[in-house]
Amino acid sequence: MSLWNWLNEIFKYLGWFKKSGKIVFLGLDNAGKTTLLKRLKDDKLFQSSPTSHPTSEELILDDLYLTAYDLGGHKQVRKVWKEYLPVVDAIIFIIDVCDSERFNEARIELDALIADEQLLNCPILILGNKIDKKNALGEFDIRKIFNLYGRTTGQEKNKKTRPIELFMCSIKKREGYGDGLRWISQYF
Ligand SMILES: Nc1nc2c(ncn2[C@@H]2O[C@H](COP(=O)(O)OP(=O)(O)OP(=O)(O)O)[C@@H](O)[C@H]2O)c(=O)[nH]1
Ligand SMILES: [Mg+2]
Repeated sequence: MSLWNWLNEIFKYLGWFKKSGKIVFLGLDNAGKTTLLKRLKDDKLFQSSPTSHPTSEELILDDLYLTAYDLGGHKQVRKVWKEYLPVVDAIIFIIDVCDSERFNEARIELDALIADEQLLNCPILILGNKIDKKNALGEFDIRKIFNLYGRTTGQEKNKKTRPIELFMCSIKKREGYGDGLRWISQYF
């Protein structure tokens, strides 16, 4: 364990962080999960290879201390997702908004998470990633394709229903995901 991790353990013990929890990054392969994790950890744009084994990082977002799990999105490794679901406090589901050929596949995975009984109270932040690219679909279309109209809870805090919301972003250009993370951190 690095010195920084030791310090954070001490801060955590002293109650420095008001909140802590576990979060998992899900989504199809190539969506941008590892890129986001590395960006949040080191503020670097990291050229990652596809994730074949789950990894985790400790992240600090304001007063929230997070253990973040990055699971691979390839079909063969998606089966490990369900092992993590019972232990997580929140989910970030990343969609590549340029990959229209795979929207259907992504929607099936997202729908399965939304319908999962273990996750009925688990907040889901959906990130529509790669808006910097020319062929990116807009928020309106993404909400329509992913059946989100009437299913999301609004970008304001809403305690009455299970929180699900979409934020469009470019992890590469550091746009949009900060609002999404602030939104989900209210629910820890
Ligand atoms: N243009 C653009 N490219 C991005 C963005 N975010 C990620 N990428 C690229 O998308 C590719 C896939 O990113 P990864 O983070 O490895 O994807 P992943 O979701 O971890 O994929 P798996 O590990 O296979 O499940 C990489 O080439 C990234 O550089 C973005 O906001 N804009
Ligand atoms: Mg990855």
